[in-house]
Amino acid sequence: MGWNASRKRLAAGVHAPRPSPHSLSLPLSSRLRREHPVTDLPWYTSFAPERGTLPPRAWTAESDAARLPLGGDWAFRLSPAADAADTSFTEPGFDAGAWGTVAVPGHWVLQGKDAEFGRPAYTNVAYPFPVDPPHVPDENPTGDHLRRFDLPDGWPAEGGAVLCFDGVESCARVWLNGTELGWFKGSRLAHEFAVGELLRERDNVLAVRVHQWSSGSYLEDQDQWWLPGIFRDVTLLHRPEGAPGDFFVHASYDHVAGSGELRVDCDVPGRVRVPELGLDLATGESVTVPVEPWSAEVPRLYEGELTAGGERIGLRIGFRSVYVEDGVLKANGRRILFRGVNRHEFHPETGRTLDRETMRADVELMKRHNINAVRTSHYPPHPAFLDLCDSYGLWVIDEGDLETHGFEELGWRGNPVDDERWTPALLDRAARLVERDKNHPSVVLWSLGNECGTGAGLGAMARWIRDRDPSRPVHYEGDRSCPDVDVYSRMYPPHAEVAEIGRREDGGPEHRGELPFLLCEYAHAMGNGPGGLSEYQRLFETYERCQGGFVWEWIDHGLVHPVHGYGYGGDFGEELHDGNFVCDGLLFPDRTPSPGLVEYKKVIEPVRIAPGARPGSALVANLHDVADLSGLAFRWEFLADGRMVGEGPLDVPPVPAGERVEVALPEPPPHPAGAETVWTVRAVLAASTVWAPAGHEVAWGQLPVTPARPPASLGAGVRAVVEGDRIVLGPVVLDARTGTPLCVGGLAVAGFGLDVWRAPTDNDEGAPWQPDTRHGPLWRTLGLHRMRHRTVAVEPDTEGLTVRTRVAPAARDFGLAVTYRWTSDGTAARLAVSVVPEGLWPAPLPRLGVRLGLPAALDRVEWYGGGPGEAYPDTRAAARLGLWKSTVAALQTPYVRPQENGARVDTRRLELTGGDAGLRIEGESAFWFTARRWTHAELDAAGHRPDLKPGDTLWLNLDHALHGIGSHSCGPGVLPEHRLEASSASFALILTPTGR
Ligand code: IPT
Repeated sequence: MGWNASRKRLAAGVHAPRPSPHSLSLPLSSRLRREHPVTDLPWYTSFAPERGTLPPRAWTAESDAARLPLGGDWAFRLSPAADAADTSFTEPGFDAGAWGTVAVPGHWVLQGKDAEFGRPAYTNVAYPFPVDPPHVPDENPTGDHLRRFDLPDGWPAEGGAVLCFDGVESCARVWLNGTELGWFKGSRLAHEFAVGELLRERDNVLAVRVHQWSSGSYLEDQDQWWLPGIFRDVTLLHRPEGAPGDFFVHASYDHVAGSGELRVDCDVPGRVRVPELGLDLATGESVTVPVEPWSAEVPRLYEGELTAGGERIGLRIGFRSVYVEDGVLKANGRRILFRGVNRHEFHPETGRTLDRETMRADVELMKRHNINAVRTSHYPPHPAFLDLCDSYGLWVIDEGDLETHGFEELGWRGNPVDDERWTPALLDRAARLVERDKNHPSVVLWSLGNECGTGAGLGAMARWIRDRDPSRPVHYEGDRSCPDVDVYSRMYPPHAEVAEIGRREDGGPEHRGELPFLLCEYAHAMGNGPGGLSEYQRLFETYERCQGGFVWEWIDHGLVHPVHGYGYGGDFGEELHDGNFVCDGLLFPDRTPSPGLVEYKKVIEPVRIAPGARPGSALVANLHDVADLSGLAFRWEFLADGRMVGEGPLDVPPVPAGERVEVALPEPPPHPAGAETVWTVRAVLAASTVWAPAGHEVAWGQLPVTPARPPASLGAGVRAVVEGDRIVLGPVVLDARTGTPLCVGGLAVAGFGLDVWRAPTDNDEGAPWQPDTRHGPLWRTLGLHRMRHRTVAVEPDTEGLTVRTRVAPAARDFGLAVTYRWTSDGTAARLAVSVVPEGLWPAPLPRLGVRLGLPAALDRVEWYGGGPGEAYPDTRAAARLGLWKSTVAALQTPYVRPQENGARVDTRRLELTGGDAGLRIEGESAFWFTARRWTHAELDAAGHRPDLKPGDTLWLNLDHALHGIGSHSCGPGVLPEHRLEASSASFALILTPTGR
């Protein structure tokens, strides 16, 4: 049945029931369309999902039917309650002159002056209203929207039209020219009404009433901002007489035969043409032809068209088959490995309203960072995003708009997915997901939703989906017994458990043991981190069953805030909120990559470059699922003490996916004797692609040749000379009483001492539900942020100075015995530090090193070591050895909630300069450094970026060791090998003033 029948029924005042949209009608789909029981609940809190809408159908941007986008400024009135204003505004003659305006698409809470339209609110799990389903409070902000429009010139006189809403939070009731069309819930789902009979050439009046809260809100408890409004496009679409209601492109790939099978089903008969394949066939007819398959790596699309019922619809066909075979998820005969991210739709100014360029930016950034998969957490995205995934190449887990997480806090009592009154709404959500998105080759799994616990409603959804689209496996994470799914999915399991699952030794129901495994969420990218990515990736590469995962999450949801820069939960006056848990992405809110994304790119690189077995050779492993290496060009560079002394192309054969080759490197170019030398081998795009220019670096590896020399030992020792209350030792002047340095060369030194503290990261702070293992709170309880220093002895001698101290927190009997040994050749000073723990240390140390305050004029930084970005013990894969330059300001990583950041790894030599002052620091073994214009305490106290004001002191930490980062803000903590346990340690640094 096409649109016309629906339109006629509407004109006749018939809303429902209606037959299925598909001529390929399915038994279960008719259940969806049954009459919803009439109750005395207001429409927006009834259990029914919609009234008067057209059956869901495939979305397409490529139809030749006329369309009129209805975005722009709409007249807007906000009321505090659902029934505070009457519905007279829906009448054609209504004068909205006194109303405000909002941009559609948009969220009203992000518009208007001085919060005149209310404010955004963030909760993670908790519902921001009493759990009293399906009711909502009287306080129910209600936005009345009005838009007048004329039909454009040339709008066809024949045929009808539909009005399409791509997304309205949380529900909408719609009138055109005074006639009610119906209403719907399901915020991130498309809804259409037939309107042909009601349209006029001029001065149509479209009226939409939106309530912030509805029964649908109980199904939309995703961890994100609550943002009401018509936030996706509204479009009037012309529908030619007899135009199709729906079409379904079936395009599978047989990897053995190398052929694709194509069949396009349509509810009205038509023709399908694919010129490139010489195909011209009837709808419903199957054909098998040799084709190239579609994959995320090689997203081969064939342009085609469907002509049916007077409409021409562009098709972009990708042939691929996705299935589980022998417990492994495969596409086109090959195991696939998800290098994925969870993507919420987010923009710091417009919330979940995203323009095409922002969607494209997301996809390009993903491709440039080696990401090959997206889970559309936790709802179907704007449909245009999936077009981009089709053409750029990303595997997509398309997720239903469903989460009932807030019921968990009630022991899941009353959970809608386990209450049959809600089942029609659940099935409506399943159908609107699948029907809209079924023709996208990028969509490889359907996900029922997120965090809904367990219940029969989920089973009903899975059955409906399988029935309608048997070609894609079904995903859902929340039920460990896996009754409804084709893949075993988990979030945030520790590495050891992933390994156990990989070995299929995890027990559990038998059926689960046969399923492939993926991590729909892992590596919580909140603040600094996530740590431990490399170790997860090794597991994915070791165990066939472990098919990768999706980092939580793509972007920080920090909303632009007049005072705080980017605001998070609580910054908009919410009485109930979850703070900065909403800022846990690999991108900062403005889409600048965080160090976490740079790390992830390195960890998941599809080519691994390592030292070969033969000296002078490199091992190049092709970790792609599909592509050989012909798309990449390889280059070598040779570094001597960090300086590039030669470079050139490297011949690497087009190794097939999954294979490796050993390649001989050239003779090392001439370089200074005794220098530390390494090869850097880089794999770059050989030619430009849609997502990056030629030369874009995809992967790299460094192959050490000659190890680092320790810094030249200082010449004959000078004597420490006591002059009153000072001790002079070469360039260093120290306090004779405490033994702390006061200046080095001409540079004043303040606040010198052993330092174990860092402003806890979000991952240090840990998640509230893992109270026993949260290091941040434990460190504070132990007092590590207020260590006391006691001078035990200051002992000058003929060759230097020994200072013995004890460093410990108040109220505790454990501590650190610290000895500083200073020596000098008259020009430079050597500081050797040895640390011996005393007593029983109940926690790992945040850091272990020395801190000194220097003049802030030293604002330029150059170092030979790991760079260019931040690194910590378990986030250091992306740091490469080199000579790096930066400024103190640029060393800071601007986490939305300030916290420890900016460490640089493996430093051999560091030079700070500014004005005519300078200081060089060399390590006898590699060290870490951080440099910033505020103290740890100031960093710790800051809630937002603007709270940090640069002071007059440059605080420099030179660390022997750091504690890892982990992922404990939602997942596992720091792996044992990356914990910094209190144990004996010693290290030495050479300080040379370099100023003029
Ligand atoms: C998990 C949620 O699925 C996701 O939406 C987000 O909240 C994430 O955590 C944390 O940021 S649920 C969690 C309780 C494991």
